[in-house]
Amino acid sequence: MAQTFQTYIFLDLESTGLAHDCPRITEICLVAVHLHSLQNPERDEAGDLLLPHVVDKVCLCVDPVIPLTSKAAHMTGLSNEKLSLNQKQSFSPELLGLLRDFLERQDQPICLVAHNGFSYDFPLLKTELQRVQGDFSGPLSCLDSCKVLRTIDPIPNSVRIWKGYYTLPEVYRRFFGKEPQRSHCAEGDVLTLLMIFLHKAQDFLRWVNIMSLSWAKIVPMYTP
Ligand code: DCM
Ligand code: MG
Ligand code: MG
Ligand code: MG
Repeated sequence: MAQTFQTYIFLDLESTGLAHDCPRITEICLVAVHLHSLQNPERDEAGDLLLPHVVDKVCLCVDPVIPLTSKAAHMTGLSNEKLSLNQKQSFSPELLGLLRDFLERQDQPICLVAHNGFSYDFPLLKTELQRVQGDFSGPLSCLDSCKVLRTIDPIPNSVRIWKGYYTLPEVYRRFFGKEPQRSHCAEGDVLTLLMIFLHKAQDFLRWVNIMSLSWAKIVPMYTP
C-alpha cells in the first residue's frame, strides 16, 4: 500500500499509570505537521534544526476521575488535586468532537505518530474513545516511532543490550547531544518526538508505509 500521508500528527498522552493499572488520560497533546514542513525543515544560522512554525497544536489536561499512581504523579508532576483545583473536565463526548474536528482540519491522509504508540498511547486513546461511545472516522493510520528507530538506529554491537536505548530522552540525547525539555509532560514529549522525527525524516518517511497500521486495527488497552 503506497500512500503518501500529507499530515503527521505527533501525539503523547500522560496518564494515571501503566497499562496493567487500567490507566486514564491526564494530559493529551497533538501537534499536526504537514509533510511539506517535514521535507523542508527550518534551520538556524548554525544549521541546527528548528521546530516548524506552521503547526496546529492541541494540548489539554483531563480529570482522570481515578487516582494517579504515585509513580505517575511523581513522573508527570500532576496530581488529582492539581487537576481538580484547576477545574479540569473529564474525557467527554465534547472532547472527542474537538479531536475529530482537529483531525478533519488537516490535509488528508493523516498518520498519527507516538513513541511506544502501538503498546501504549494508541490503545489507551482507543479505550477513552470507546468510553464515550465514539471513535475517529474515515481513513487514519498510526506509526510507532520506537518501532521505526529499532530499524533505522540499531543498537551497535559495542553497546550492551540496554532497555533504555530507545526511550525518548535517550534517543534525543544521542541525536542532539543535549537534554530534552520537559520530559513526561505531554507537550514536551511531543516536541522531543517531533525533533527526533525531523532529525531522521528521510528514514521515517521511507519506513512509514511498511510500519504504519490502520487506526481501525488498534485494539483498546482495556474495556472501559
Ligand atoms: N507511566 C507510569 N510509569 C512509568 C512510565 C510511564 O505510570 N514508569 C505512565 C504515566 C505517564 C504515561 O505512562 O503519564 C506516559 O508516559 P510518558 O511520559 O513516557 O509519555
Ligand atoms: Mg509517552
Ligand atoms: Mg490534499
Ligand atoms: Mg509523555
